[in-house]
Amino acid sequence: MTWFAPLLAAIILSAAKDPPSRSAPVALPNDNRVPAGVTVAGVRRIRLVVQRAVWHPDADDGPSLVTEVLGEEGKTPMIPAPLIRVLVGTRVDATVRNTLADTIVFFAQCGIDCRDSLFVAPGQTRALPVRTSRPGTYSYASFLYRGGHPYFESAAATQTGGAIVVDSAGAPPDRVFVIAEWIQRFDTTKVGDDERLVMTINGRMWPHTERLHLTVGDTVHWRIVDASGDTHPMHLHGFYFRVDSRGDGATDTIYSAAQRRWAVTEEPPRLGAFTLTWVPQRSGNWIFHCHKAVHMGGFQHAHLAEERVDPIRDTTHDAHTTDAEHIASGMGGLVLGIEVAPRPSAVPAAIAVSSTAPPAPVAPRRIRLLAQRLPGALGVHGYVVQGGDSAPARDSVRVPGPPIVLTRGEPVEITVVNHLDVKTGVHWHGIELDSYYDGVGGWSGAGAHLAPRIAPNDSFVVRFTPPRAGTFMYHTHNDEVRQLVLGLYGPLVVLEPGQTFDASTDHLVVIGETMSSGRRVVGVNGAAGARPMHLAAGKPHRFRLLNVLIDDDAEVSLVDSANAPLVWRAVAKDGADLPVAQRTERPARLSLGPGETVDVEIVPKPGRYALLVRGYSNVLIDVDVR
Ligand SMILES: [Cu+2]
Repeated sequence: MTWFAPLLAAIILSAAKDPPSRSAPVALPNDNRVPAGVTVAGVRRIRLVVQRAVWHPDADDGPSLVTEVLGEEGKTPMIPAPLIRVLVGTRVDATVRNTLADTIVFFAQCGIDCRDSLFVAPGQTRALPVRTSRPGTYSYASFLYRGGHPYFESAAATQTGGAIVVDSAGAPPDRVFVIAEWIQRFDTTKVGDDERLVMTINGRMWPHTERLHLTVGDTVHWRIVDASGDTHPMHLHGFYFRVDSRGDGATDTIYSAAQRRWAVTEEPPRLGAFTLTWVPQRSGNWIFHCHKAVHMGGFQHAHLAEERVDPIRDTTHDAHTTDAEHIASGMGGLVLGIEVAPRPSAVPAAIAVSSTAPPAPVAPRRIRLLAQRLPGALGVHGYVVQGGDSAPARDSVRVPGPPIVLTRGEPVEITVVNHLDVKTGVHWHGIELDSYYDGVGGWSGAGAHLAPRIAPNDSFVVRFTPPRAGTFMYHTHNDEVRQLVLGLYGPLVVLEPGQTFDASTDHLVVIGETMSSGRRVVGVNGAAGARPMHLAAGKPHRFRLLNVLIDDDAEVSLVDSANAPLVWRAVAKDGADLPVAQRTERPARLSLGPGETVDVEIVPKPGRYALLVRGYSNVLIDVDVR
């Protein structure tokens, strides 16, 4: 979760935390609506100062942190750092003054692999170069140096980062959202994972992130900027968004019409950025969040309050909260809430997006999906689909859950039965459906008509008609860290009418958490060990790759005996077919963030190959083609 993990071992440990700064000013959350600086004779002059300040990432009257922040000289400091935003070609005269006792190092418009960082010594003022020759979305970020090393015990000063936006003339209005991460070890004398984690969007953690109020038919442009140094697969519920640009923080690629594509989850590189356009077409409550469950975990509220909480083992808060309380405390960090109001008269969308198919006048297909568990404190949880009239045994559990295979345009009615001892809810990830069935208990729906969490031995009926064929997933959206680790996830495939799922040529590769001897490991289709695949040569095969890990990207590759990647053709992302021009052949190696699905096709030649999945642990699957 931290920058430059390999360097951590080299860090000289300090014996004590920094003393609290009683006289520090209070930093304000920065909603990134107002650019910093003043324009004098055509030059944007920006005077920044680094200092320590008190910060309330949760409620205004909630727990606070003292951290390094940036502000403009003479103004209240803000988190994230002031927005540097000018029209293309504008000359920028920006400086940074360092009032800290430590050197601070800036990666400004430089990306995570920055080789041109800016060191600002204590008491020093230095120019912060800003390139404005090309429109785009960029980042700036910084960390402290002490004793000749990056100094992470101070929470790495990641709040002193922000967005740099270079506008093209006539660009439509947009919003800028900056992701930041605050980490400090509970015990700063020890190296390890014992970290306090607080993650924010524009300086606030859920539920105190900005609440967005939209109306059906609005065209929305967002710039998502990572100032945290980690990767964040940002996922929108209920709708596709169009990815309009993507960059690494140093350079940006603004997509041509042919390069644009649709996604429900997009993960920019570390310190990178992307921009999106979307049009809400159904009213109700939605969320846009990081699909790393850890980054949206409710335990962050406890961490902020300096309480050690283990989000996998601790379940105590679940039983004693109402749905409304759980929505506030059960999620934290990187979640934006979006309330979409109906539009009195429907207007055509300004951009082409698919909409939920109109309800078909046929009886829905009925499915009974049970969430069950094995005994034990960390007993495996899993889904099972009821086959006939009689319920499956209470201890029948599958990880991942069985593939749910639906048909585009065919209505379905899924009764979710909770046989767990805690509340739960199922999110239909990537499906364009009504908010009420979206699976975030206590939030999905609208106004007072909110879907409940599903209580033990209760059930909830979900209705939708999948409007497009593709690869999706279903998973818990309640106490996500614990319930995903214990196995509450599965693949969801929507086929075209008339198609049938042929497991001999259609291969699900579900990358998710699996428990092994009380520890979580990366599993593929529920197993950390090798289970060989047998493929017929000379026929087209589709691999449907899904990542639903709680905190980690996965690299997936299909390699020959010399470890060289084969060539496959990318065909879909997040369930949406790629534009024809993007369905290109490419080396069979890709990175998949949590919440992303990718479909690839290959016509393999006879031989012995391996499907490699590299995450925080690795899985190797022999692929025998004959
Ligand atoms: Cu994240």
